[in-house]
Amino acid sequence: MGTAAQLLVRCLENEGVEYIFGIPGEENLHVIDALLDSPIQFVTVRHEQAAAFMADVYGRLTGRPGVCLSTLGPGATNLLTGFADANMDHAPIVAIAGQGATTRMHKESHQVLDLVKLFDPVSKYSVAILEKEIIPEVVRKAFKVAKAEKPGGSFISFPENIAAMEVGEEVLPLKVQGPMAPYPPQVKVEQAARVISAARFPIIMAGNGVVRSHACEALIRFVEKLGIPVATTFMAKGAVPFSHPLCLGAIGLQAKDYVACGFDRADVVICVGFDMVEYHPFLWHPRGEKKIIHIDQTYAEVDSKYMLEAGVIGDIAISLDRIAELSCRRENVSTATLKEYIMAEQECFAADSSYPLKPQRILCDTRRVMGDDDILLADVGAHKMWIARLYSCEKPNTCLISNGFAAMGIGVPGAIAAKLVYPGRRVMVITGDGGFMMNSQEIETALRLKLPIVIMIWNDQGYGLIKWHQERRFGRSGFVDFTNPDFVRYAESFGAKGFRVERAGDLLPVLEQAFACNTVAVVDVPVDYSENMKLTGKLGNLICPV
Ligand SMILES: Cc1ncc(C[n+]2csc(CCOP(=O)(O)OP(=O)(O)O)c2C)c(N)n1
Ligand SMILES: [Mg+2]
Repeated sequence: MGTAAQLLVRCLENEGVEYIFGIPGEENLHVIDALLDSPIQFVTVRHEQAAAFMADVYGRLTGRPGVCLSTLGPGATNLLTGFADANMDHAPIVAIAGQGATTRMHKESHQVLDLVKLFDPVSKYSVAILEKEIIPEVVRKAFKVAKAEKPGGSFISFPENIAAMEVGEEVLPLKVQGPMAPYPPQVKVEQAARVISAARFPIIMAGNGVVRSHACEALIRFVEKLGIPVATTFMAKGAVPFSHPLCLGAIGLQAKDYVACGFDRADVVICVGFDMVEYHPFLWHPRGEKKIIHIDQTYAEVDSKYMLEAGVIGDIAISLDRIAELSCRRENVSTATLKEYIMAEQECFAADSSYPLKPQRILCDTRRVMGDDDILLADVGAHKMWIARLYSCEKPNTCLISNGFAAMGIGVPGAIAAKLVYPGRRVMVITGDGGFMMNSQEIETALRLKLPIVIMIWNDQGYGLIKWHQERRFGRSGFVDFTNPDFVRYAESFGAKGFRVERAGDLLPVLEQAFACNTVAVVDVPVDYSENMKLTGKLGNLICPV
């Protein structure tokens, strides 16, 4: 005999859960108490939103659902943003919230909200445990659904009176069975191969589905066998190494960019594991004249600019290998010009000594201190756009960008989760001063867990990306400026290290020092965002090399 809460925890252990991120509350007391006897490590955080972001990044890096826990009402509403981010970025996540007793859920009652309804639009599965016997089924289904392509969120509401009930020994966790991707139908493989063989200038767009399905090596084989150039979305950076001669770089800026020039020329676009939420087809396919081949585990979203010539649904690696077998190789596709532009842009600012620092210079130095396996997280803002364009990756999941829901505040909690998953790698977050202040409280969590991470703040005293949009659209800006605390002293007040970069040439040694101090280090970097509008001007006048 044990309580329903203990059964829930046994079911979570059965799913292989290592960590639960969250905050204890009155209505989840039984679950918290049951966790005291469990090998699962509970990570106490300082804001539920951060718990959800940690679960989000944990899910993205491991492919296993990250788990977060809150109390009812305000605890659960705080979880919502990070949870929605995971759901829309297709990271597997399971959130569990305490709930008022079933005897008071039907009426106005302290902190009670209909949580199943609240999470319904941002989840794949949202359910309340209203009978103790269903716990094994609910937990198994929540994990199965969250993990299945395309991954996303499962939410479980757990009323306090059910959690406290006694459950018989005969109710046991269910056997964990992973969903298997089906084999692609041969007729579709042949159809895709015919279109590719007949193409004049095919191009591949690789999305995060390639990374999720562990199909990066198959993609590289496909690219090399057929000689077709490949661009990745922001979230799929590193799916093909940037240094690969057929890799064009990352695409996704709303404006035209060098990589997009390849798309202009293409008559066939092969989308592999592409999540439409990242880069809408009307941005890269406005006239709808190209032939699209969709290779994914799930059916294509219906969109007037994404009408398929062939759709190959099944295990992505198997689909790629089979299509490659039947398709003709392309010779002499020159991709050099496009990549050269990006590389030239990176190099030309490598020694730029202006101050405040230019985004290009900062990213150059950042790339130098980060090894191929180290992990850079971007928060959301103008800095993210620069990272997405210019930070080149050799390996997948080494630059984490939220590009679906794009929620500010993911960076600091995300870095904590990344360091938990990969303690042996350097983990750095680049965040705006706006996004940093949304979850900077988690510095305390990182220190408590003894997780050394480097937090680099691009200090422009404002909501830079919005200012950029305002200038671009209306030629003026407003309501986007603010002042900051002294970030060095702020860091020190937590017991972390604080650094301020006062000359461009100091950035590299300061970053090395920040990693060497082996604790949480905050690096305040004044940034020159006049480069934003210069980039807009440059890309606005962009004429694609032929
Ligand atoms: C939670 C949330 N609120 C608002 C936005 C809209 N938004 C996107 S970027 C941005 C400004 C970001 O400012 P900052 O963090 O300082 O980064 P910067 O653009 O200056 O690099 C805002 C308000 C968002 N994406 N997420
Ligand atoms: Mg800013």
